Amino acid sequence: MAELRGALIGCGFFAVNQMHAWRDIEGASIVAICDRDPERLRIVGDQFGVARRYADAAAMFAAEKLDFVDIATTVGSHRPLVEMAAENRVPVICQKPFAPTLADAKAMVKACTDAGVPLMVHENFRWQSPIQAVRAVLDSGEIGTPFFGRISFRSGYDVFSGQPYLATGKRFIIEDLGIHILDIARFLLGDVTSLTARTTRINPKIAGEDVATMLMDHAGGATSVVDCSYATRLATEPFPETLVELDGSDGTIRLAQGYQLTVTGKNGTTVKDVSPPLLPWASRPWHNIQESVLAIQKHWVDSLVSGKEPATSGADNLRTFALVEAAYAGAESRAPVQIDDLLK
Ligand code: NAD
Ligand code: 89V
Repeated sequence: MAELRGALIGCGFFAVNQMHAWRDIEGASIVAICDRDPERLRIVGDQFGVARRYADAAAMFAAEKLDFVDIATTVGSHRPLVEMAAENRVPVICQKPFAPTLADAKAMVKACTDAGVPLMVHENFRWQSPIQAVRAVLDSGEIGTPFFGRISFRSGYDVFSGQPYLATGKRFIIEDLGIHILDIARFLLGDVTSLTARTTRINPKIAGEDVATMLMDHAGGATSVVDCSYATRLATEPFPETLVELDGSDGTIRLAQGYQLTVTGKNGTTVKDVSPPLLPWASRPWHNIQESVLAIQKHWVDSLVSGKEPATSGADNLRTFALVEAAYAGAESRAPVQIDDLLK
C-alpha cells in the first residue's frame, strides 16, 4: 500500500517529538512542514530532511496533495487550522488542548463531521505504557469492579523553561496538564457525570493556577479524585509520571513512583516494573511522554487505514474537554458542575 502523505503545522518545542515518531512509523511520512517562524521551519526542515516548507498553512493546503495534517501549534490557532483542514477535506490530528473553549471544540468537531473528515486529538497520556498496563489489569477482571480512583500528578518540575507560554495564560495547570489526567480518569473509570473543583496558585511568577483538586462521579458508579500540582517539591522529582490508585470489589491497583505496578486481586499480589522503553531519540525524564507520542501516531495511521474512529477522536475529546470547563467553572462557583449540562 502507498505511504500516507502527511504535513506538520507548527514546528516548535513539542513537534520535534512528533517528527521523530513519524520517522519511526511505517506507512506514513511527513512530506511538508509549515511554521510562520522561518527559524523553526529551517531547524525542523533541516533536522528531518523535509524540503517542502511553508510559512502559511493555506498556501500549503493549496499546493500539496495530503492524506493527513498534524497540527502542533499552540491552542489559539487550533480552530482556524482544523477548520481549514476540514474545508480542504484533509484528515486532521490536533494537539491538546483541543480549543480555547468548549464552544470552539464543538464547532471544530462539527466542521469535521460535516466534511466527513476524520479528526483525532493528540491526547497521548492515556497511550503511555504504564497507563495501558493499568487498563489491561482492569480489563483482566483481577480487581473486580472499580469503585474508587485517585489519579495524581504532583511535581516541582520547571515546565516554563521549555514552554514559556505556560507562565502567561490566565488558565494553566488544568488546561495544560490536568486535561491529560482527567482524560486518564475517563480512560480508566469511564465518563463523568459531575465534578467539584478547587484551585490555587502557589508560584507568584505565573498568571494561572498551578494546583488543582477535582472530585468526580463516574456514570458507572465509581468516585475519583484527580489532583495536579506544579508546586510540589519532593525528594525525588517524579515528572512526568502520573500515579494511579484504584480500589475494586476484588482488589486494588497501585501505579507508584518509579513505574512500580502493584496488583492485589483474585490471584494474590504481584509487583511489576512497567517502566516505559527509552526510544533511541528520547531523553529522560520525557521518555514516558515521547513513547506515547509514537503510540498515538501509530494508532492514527491504523485508524486511517482501517476506517475506524480513533480512541481520542474529536467527539471523544469533547467529554474530556467538558471536564476542563467544569473544573474552571466549579472552582469559581465552589459548586458541583453537571457534565451533561455542558455537553448539550
Ligand atoms: P511552541 O510555541 O514551541 O510551538 C508552536 C509553533 O507553532 C511555533 O513554532 C509557532 O511559530 C507555530 N505556529 C503558531 N501558530 C501558527 C500558525 N497559525 N501557522 C503556522 N505556524 C504556527 O509550542 P509547543 O510547546 O511545541 O506546544 C505546541 C502544542 O503542543 C500546544 O498545544 C501544547 O499544549 C502541546 N503540547 C503537548 C504535549 C503532549 O504531551 N501532548 C507536550 C507539550 C506540548
Ligand atoms: O503535556 C503537556 O502538554 C506539557 C507538559 C507535560 C509539560 O505539561 O505541557
